[in-house]
Amino acid sequence: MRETLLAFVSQKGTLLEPAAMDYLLRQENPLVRLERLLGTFPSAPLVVTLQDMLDAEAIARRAASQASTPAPASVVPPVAASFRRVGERAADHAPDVTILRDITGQSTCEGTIDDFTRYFRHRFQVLGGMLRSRRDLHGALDIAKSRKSTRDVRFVGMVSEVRTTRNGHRILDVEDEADRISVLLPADSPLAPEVVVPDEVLGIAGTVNDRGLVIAQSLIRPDIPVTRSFRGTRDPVRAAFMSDIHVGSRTFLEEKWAKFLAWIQDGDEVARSIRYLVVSGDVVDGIGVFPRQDEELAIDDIYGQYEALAAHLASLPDHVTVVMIPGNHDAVRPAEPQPALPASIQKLFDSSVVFAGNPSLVSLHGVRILAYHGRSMDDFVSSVPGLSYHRPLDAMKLMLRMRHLAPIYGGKTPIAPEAKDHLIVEEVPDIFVTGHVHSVGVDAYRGVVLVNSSTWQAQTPYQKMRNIEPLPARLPIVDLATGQAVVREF
Ligand code: D5M
Ligand code: FE
Ligand code: ZN
Repeated sequence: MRETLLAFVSQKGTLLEPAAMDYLLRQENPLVRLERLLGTFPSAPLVVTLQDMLDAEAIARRAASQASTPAPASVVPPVAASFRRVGERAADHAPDVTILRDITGQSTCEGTIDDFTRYFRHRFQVLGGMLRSRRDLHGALDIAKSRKSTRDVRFVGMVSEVRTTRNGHRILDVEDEADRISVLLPADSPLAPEVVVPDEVLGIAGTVNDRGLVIAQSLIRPDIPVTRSFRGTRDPVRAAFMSDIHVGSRTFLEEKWAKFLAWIQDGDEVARSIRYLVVSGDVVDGIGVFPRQDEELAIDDIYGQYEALAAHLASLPDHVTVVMIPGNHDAVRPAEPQPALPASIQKLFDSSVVFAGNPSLVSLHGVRILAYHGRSMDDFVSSVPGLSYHRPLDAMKLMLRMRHLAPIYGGKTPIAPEAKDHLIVEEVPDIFVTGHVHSVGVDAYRGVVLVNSSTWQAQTPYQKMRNIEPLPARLPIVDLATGQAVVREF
């Protein structure tokens, strides 16, 4: 039965706490109970706990005893049982926000050739250092020495080009600071389906043939440790996530926004438990972001757009602290890393809004959140077969495996050659959030909670032309104590 239950939860994309498993195994019809419990979650939680089980049974018992009085038709959609922590309010906790990493005020680059050389050297050194500290790359040689080796070689390099031969083999041109070499990923090898993108830094193990070509046996990614668990706060606070509000656009979803506001102002206990709102860019539609944008604007003044947003956010309850980063539609330089919105715009908002750059690493009650708008997903989608705008969480997992938010240089994501590569994922966050693709999803990768936050904009003419179907007005909410997540739809 244990195996059956494990197979069932893993197929649902969730995990079962050992105590919950032991409890279930002592009950009659464990599978039926588990299935019924999972049905009460709007989306699969990261982990099903014993508490979830006990709470759900208590709720079911209460519902059964009230069965004679039918519930009103407009009851709130079901939330995860353990999300119902009655009596705990966000208002009881002071804000605890620290910006740990952010480019704001530290930009030094001018975009010269020297800047680019320095930028890529920093990327190579930091990611190369991470790779070399891994056991499977111990004793890695540099490329010049690897070339002369007659035995198995291991080295670290940055991919300068990925080509596919007529026979379906892939050849990577890989370089380090002194040399470059070609690496063959044979079409009939287990490496054939492996994703490789230009400008990523990876480790290669293989053999050198007599023509100086490396036949790869394995690719090694910096990745994040396998053995992490969610490191939550003891404070029972929650964070909600949104992005791509696009205030000022004709397609901004005013009614859905009003529904969200009504809920957070006067909603259920989940609404009252939300202490933070993390807003990951494209907060307004901007001006001149794409050709003929003026035809799609309801507010054609950039300050007017931010003033309208500030008015919307001013209606949030006082206990909600907003953390806001910019995106590609916002009024800061488009090149990443982007600094926080300028003082002339910040002053339009009240003091409950904290501004940070894109990307930023922000601590909320000690829980580290990496927030990135997600422009690079455009480049992932166009370079990686199988990825699409509907699968942002897959692109986010690649970013964590590559330890880089925007590895592909020279695509749609403009990158400023700062002295340091701020797009490297140097510290492993507890929560990683992106927006941009106007989709929504929550997942986990090696103990990191992944959130792709939704939009408050309906399908635009451009998206219609490109067949991009948005999933607007969904609000992912993460419990900062447990890492559990739900998505609330408006
Ligand atoms: O991007 C919203 C969505 O539309 C996101 O999925 C990317 C897609 N999009 C928007 N503009 C482009 C271009 N020029 N090329 C490819 N894909 C695009 P947003 O940042 O809100 O405009
Ligand atoms: Fe957007
Ligand atoms: Zn965007």
